[in-house]
Amino acid sequence: MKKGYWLLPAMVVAAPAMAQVTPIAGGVEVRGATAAMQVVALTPETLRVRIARDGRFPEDASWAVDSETRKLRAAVKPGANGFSTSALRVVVDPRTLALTVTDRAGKVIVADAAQPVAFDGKGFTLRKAMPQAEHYYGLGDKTGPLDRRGGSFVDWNTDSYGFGVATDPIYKSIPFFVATGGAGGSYGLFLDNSWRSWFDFGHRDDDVLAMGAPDGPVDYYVIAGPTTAEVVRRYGDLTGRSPLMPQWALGYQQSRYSYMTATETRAVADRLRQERVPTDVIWLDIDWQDRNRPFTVDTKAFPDIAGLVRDLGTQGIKLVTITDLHVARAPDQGYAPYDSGVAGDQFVHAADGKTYVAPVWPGPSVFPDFTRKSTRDWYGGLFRQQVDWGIAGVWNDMNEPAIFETPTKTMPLDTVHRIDSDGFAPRTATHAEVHNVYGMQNTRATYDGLRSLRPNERAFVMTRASYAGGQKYAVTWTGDNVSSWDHLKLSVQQLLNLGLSGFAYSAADVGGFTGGPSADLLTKWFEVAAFTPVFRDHSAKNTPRAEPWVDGPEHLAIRRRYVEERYRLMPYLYGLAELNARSGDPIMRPVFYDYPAAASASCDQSMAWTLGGKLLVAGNPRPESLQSYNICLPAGGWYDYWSGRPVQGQVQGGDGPVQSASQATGAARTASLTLMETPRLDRMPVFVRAGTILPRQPLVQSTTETPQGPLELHVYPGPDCAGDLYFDDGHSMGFASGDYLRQHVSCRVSGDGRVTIDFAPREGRYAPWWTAMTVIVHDRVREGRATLGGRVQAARFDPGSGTVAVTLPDQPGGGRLIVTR
Ligand code: NBV
Repeated sequence: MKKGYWLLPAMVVAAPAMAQVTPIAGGVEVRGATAAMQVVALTPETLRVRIARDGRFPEDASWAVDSETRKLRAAVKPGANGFSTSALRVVVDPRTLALTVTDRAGKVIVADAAQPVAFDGKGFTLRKAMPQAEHYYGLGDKTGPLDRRGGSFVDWNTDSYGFGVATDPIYKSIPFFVATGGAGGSYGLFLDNSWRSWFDFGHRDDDVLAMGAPDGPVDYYVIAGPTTAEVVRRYGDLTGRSPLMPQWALGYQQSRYSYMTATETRAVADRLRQERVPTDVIWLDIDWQDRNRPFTVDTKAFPDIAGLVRDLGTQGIKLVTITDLHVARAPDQGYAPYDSGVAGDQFVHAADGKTYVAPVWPGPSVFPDFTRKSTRDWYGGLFRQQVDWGIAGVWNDMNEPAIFETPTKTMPLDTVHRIDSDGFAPRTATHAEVHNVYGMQNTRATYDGLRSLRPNERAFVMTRASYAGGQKYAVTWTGDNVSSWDHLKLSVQQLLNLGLSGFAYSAADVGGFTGGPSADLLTKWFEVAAFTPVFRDHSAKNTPRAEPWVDGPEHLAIRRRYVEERYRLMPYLYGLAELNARSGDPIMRPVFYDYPAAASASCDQSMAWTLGGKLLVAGNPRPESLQSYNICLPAGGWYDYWSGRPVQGQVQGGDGPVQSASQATGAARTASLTLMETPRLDRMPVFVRAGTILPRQPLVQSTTETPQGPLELHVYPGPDCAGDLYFDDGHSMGFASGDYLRQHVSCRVSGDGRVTIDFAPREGRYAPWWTAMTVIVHDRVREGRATLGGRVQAARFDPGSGTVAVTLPDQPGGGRLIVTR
């Protein structure tokens, strides 16, 4: 057994003498002379493991998993030293506390390594075996490669201005990872500990996955798959899913630190409209406030916020404003957030019992005690005026929390918070315990405030810091990134890992926050961001401007084209958002999420991802390089999104190039394809899965504009051909009481090339904007004959794209369209 250098020899290994494994509800307990361990199954696939170093379990409370979920118990059958569920077998070695989880066939899902549990004072280390074939993802937006294998990471929310591609820790702490490639399939592990936890994926010992924390509960969840998708969905069941965001959150968003005046903001809006760059939101950064004081307005620069909101509204543009968590310490100045906060004793205390005061943007500031429900309720109410002005959403920045003029960049660890919610016994806690959940509780206060101030509207909050489960309250972005090609690539990996960590809505500052992008970099960044969940162009003060037009008409034309494409795809994107709210499936996914075999593809897929599994974006792994690169497309057939034509390429393991995805048979259709891509500045390769029905809409300048013309349904013939339509009003909570529309559409291809498209009857009562649909069938060679319920329809063949288009009346009650070849 290898020994560590410093702490390990001193550690006490938990090996309870004469321990026994006894059944308890939903699992087992192991109790020895000192330590005790409980393993219970919340569901057949999700286990909770708690270990008590001195035999006494800490309070059963959590910031991430609600009490109802923690109370769940699956049916279990006791077995030797463990138990089984309908999906798993669990065995605990009573001597070492080593835990082994296998599937019912005995394949190991996760097993402990030697010295599985060790204590060092209040700290602990857990060690799991790390099979050679396994790869690790998640942990939120940490830097480094997509795969965490070989890396080590610390969870400590940190303001990281201009972070590097390997800086750790940065803003968020999401102590959850997904392991893939092991014998028993994918599993997830969530260490529910808010302290400064850490993960080592074979960095210290290449066959040991170690994790721990300096204090706090040993409380973790093992989530079995076997697929990655099942793990991620179950993590959503455990910690909650993002609510359905307003549709405008998926539109193009223009930001800058800062648009300094209402006049400048209006000019930006006018220019966006004049240049016809579709846009939904403009963001106001801290300079909209009076002396950087949250919940105030600089009335010289922004004399009439309500008027600004109204005028931008007529242009279809919304306003999102920043509100940092700190409150200016401004006594006797009529500054209500401070006065009411003091009156209610809402601020965090220093170790000496006085209100903790420290410098941030407004100068000396005080900090709401967000771990108390009463403080969150008070804080949420402060947004009333912004809501009355019609501000669409709130941006919570600096909530690590960031503090100036201190090397730690945050509060002293002995700062005193009061905890009063989420099943915790009311008590005080040090900042060391609360730090990593502080930002999350800030967003919770904001989100709940907006929801109760505008109960029939969805609430949009964006945050920089968060913890596991924070996806319930806010979307996120990756903070102060850099204008570099490496950061463009890093952003894709950050957003993918965020998606696997529950944060389906995520953004990286397009163009980079610090430095200023070259024209080519900004253009490429637009092309990438157009296919990511949240698309926001943002840049720092004193950096070159980064609005889409800044590099002249040629660059603008490319950038505009990608923004436009995103708006055309809005029905698909919005459907993915709604799916995420129900299932937890990320919007943006690594290719292996839907196509597990892709994990072993020969191409560098570090810049490849899918939007909802059906659109595959194959970015250049060296994004600034003009050298050609290979694209691997998983088996099953693909179309080129831009030309609309089936992809032909080199078949891996097949017997020759595929002629047409829908015609290809046998080995050819089931084989994967490799394509050679020669990079071009104006091109982002995108592919559509054969067997997709992709909804698109006519171009609009914002999501508030009603598209003119029919809804488009692109049919890409292939196996399991289907698609779903989901619509609602895009902003209210009406969908929750039936005001939505859902329709399943499927298609079948017969041997003679005939395509049969079936519209299932519609669900929900929402009346859509369209009265007609244009069905565009791809991979066609002639007009053929189109019939709807037996009646002949006009069909238009376009030889350029190889498509046949048929416009039909809307099909709310269902219907069948047949297009012959
Ligand atoms: O509020 C100003 C900035 C903001 O633009 C940025 O996006 C945040 O990450 N903020 C940080 C404060 C300090 C920036 C140097």
